[in-house]
Amino acid sequence: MNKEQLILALEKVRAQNPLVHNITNVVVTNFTANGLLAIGASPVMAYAKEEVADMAKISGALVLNIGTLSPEVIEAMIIAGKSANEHGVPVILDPVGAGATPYRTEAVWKILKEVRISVIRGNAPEIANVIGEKLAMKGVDAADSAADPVSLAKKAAEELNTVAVITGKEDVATDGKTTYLIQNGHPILTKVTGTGCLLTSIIGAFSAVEKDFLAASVAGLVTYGVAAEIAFDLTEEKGPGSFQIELLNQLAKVTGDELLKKGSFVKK
Ligand code: ATP
Ligand code: TZP
Ligand code: MG
Ligand code: MG
Repeated sequence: MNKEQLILALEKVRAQNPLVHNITNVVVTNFTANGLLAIGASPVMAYAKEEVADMAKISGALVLNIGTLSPEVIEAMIIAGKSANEHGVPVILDPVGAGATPYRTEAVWKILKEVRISVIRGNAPEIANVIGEKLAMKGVDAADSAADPVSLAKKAAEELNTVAVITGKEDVATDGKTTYLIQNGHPILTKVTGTGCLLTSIIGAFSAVEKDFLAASVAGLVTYGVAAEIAFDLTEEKGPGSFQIELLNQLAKVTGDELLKKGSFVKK
């Protein structure tokens, strides 16, 4: 993975306008749809068990986000996930709040038993709890950080047989063998709800056009982090409300040149 490939991945998202099917939470639905439009993808939210299999199979990626679960939503996720698996559509999982309650953790285990996923993206405690290690969550926010997010991500990638992405001050993306550290982003991202959820859906958009899911994840992480840095520079005087809107602007406007100049990732 180099910067030229990363820029090409962004160009492919913008040129191909992939359909991304999201089964997500009620907090972030509108923000996620607008963020996907901004990056150049085509969002759809569809939840009814009667239609999710049909929607998933015509999509470029399926994003499952457990932020506001119910038994009906879990059932729909499994139906959609199985259909995506049958039709070669990548499934991206955001285990929002895993570890905060047993219900959330067990829901993720149930989904993982039935559905093959291509990428899992969460903060360190969420990913730790998914693989049975206890790190503290405060609702949907990380209350604890992993001592070593790199080894945690590698362990998750190996045990779940997927690309694992752990975000925070630095992001880690790994398939268990090759590992990247991404140093873009800004702490203000933690002051706007749904920035993690939108990032997961954006990784979905990149996974729809780039079948190397580790490369797709790195491209999504760097693009998102650079857009956030520019958005912060433009709204520093104002605060998180203006930053949220400017992040959408910058997801639409960020250029290959800006990714070349500001993108910061290393192979570990
Ligand atoms: P949490 O709810 O714990 O904030 P999340 O699911 O919202 O988790 P984050 O880990 O906050 O997800 O990641 C969302 C984005 O914010 C990522 O692009 C990540 O790189 C960025 N980010 C998070 N914390 C920081 C930080 N301290 N400095 C820079 N970027 C950060
Ligand atoms: N409660 C349930 S889902 C959700 C909240 C506040 C949004 C979490 O978004 P993110 O991206 O993990 O910060
Ligand atoms: Mg957050
Ligand atoms: Mg989250």
